[in-house]
Amino acid sequence: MKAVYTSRHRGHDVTHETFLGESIPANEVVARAESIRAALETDGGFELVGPTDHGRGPIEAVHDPGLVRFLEESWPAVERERIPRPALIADTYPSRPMFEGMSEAVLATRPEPDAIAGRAGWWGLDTANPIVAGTYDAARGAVDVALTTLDLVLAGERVAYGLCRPPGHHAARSMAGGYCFFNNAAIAAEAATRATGERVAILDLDFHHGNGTQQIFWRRGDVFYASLHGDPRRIYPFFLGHADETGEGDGAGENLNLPLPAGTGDEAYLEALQRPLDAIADRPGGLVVVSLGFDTYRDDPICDFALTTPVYHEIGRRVASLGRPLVVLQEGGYHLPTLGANAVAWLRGAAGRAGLAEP
Ligand code: SP5
Ligand code: ZN
Repeated sequence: MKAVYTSRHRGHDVTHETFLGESIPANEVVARAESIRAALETDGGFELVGPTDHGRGPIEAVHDPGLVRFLEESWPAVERERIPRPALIADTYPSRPMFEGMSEAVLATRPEPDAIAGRAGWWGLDTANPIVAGTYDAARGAVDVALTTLDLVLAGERVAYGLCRPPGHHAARSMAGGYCFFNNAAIAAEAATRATGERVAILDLDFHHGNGTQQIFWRRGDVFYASLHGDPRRIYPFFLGHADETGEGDGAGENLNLPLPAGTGDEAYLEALQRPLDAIADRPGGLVVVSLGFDTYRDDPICDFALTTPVYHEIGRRVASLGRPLVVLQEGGYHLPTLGANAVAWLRGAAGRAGLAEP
């Protein structure tokens, strides 16, 4: 199987994030992608290839150009404004009730602030999303990885894997957040609809709800989004991911959320997975973009499911048994010691190769 990787992700070298107001060691770190890359190389069944440059066009097909501009300008602005911090993390966000009672017309003319601290809040969701000197280039690299993975599948590969870092599924049209800057999966899905003229499905298997992907395709009838995730009543991103969010307009019925309880294990997960698989099989059309997270693993430090390594092989096998071309893109997963083994297990399953005995 071809696997797309770039060392550009290393520029997003964050050491800390904010958790409930305190600085803690970052979870979304360089070592994540490097441990997956090492495991793919050791396995021997993967051909690592670099991405090709796809420019800003496909990004601005799903994201507000203002978000791209903010991310591009943010670190130079931090330096110019002499912000005395190793990373840019906002502390003030445009919370909905601040604008209560104002008309859409007035709202639409509220200006983006000039100060970079204000801009970070304007374009951000949360304080766990530090921006450093290399963040913009790394995020651009992750998009190129996703689009190159799509290119491979469009050229005839049955399945290809993009080792995207930073991840993407929390990033909405006009918002970064949740360790995500550009929505790699959404950008690939949009490019796929344009390249093929066919419907596309996105299957989000990260532990968290992909609020950004849902938002981007909320009114779209040609992109089906399905997600299994920790129930937002207890889990980040807290405000979206409920089962009654099913899409609107042309997108009515094209969004499927399956919030799951704490402690969800292998059997319950496989059972829940059947619904989105059936929903995808029922819909005409072509390729499937998989937002793949391993934060569903039992020892993940920030999540509460209980999946084991062997079940990732079975999940990969079942997703591949849809018989659709698969563009598999990395999202989250924070238990470094098992990330590589879990990725190899999933991808071997998707490739129709045997699983490995548990280490
Ligand atoms: C792509 C992805 O998986 N993003 C996840 C973003 C999660 N952001 C909230 C993190 C909350 C961390 N809680 C730390 C608990 C430590 N016990
Ligand atoms: Zn996640």
